[in-house]
Amino acid sequence: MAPIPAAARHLADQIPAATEQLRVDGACLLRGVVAPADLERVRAAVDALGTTDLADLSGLAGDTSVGRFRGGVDHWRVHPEFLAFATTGAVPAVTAAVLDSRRLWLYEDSVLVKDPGTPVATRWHTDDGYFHVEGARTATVWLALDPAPRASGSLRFARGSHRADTRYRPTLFVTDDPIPGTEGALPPALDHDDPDAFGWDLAPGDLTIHHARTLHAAGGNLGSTPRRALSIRYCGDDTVVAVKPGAPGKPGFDTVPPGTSVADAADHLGLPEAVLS
Ligand SMILES: O=C(O)CCC(=O)C(=O)O
Repeated sequence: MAPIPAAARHLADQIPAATEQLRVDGACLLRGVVAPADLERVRAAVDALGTTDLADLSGLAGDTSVGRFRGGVDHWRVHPEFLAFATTGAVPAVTAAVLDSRRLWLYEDSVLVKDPGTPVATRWHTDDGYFHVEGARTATVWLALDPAPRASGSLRFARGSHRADTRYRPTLFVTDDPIPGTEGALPPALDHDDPDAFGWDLAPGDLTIHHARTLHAAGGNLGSTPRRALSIRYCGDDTVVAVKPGAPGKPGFDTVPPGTSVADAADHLGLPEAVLS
């Protein structure tokens, strides 16, 4: 077992059960990971993002409601506060512990805001289809910045789906249309009430971790407050480069032989390593 970094020791009693649930079910919950003052800094950074940072995903879904779903990716490349948050402190520390990974690299981050009243759902998908990497220790952290009960659009996961052999095509995220030129099966449109669909009501500072091959989705935000989330995608000790044809590109990945370990390629790819202390 990798040692628990000091920044995650206050979460030590939650780590064994979370590790086991991630292994068996494909997703797990950790409560109270981010302290209120740090959370406030992240919310301020999210609120400072402009229209060049966040795309109108509601528009992509053809929705005209007043409440919008907006999202962006790779904020860390432009805004140093996102880089610092994803690579230091409790979030990477607890993620490394749960993944049992001695090292961790930031693959990308993504701000996802659902205004109150947006009916736009995040469709069932796996992150694996979008990622130009793979490996059992490749995972996504979804941090709630606001109260995120299921009715406000916290994530739903398909139990055990990460253990199936099926590889899914990436879609447009808010529709089931696949990204042209990509490979794999179409993700199923599962019922959020299916007995094998699960998830949690999150408080600000709670987070979920899911395996890159776990099918997941989220409803619209039927609540009266925003649902701001920061999703951080990490590579661990066993992650290797695996470019997915047709998926949105990442700088440098097509210059690295498939199967190269991220540990060896991270400097070339410019992927920052988390400080696990
Ligand atoms: O926040 C959402 O609605 C979807 C997030 C998601 O699918 C992810 O971060 O992997």
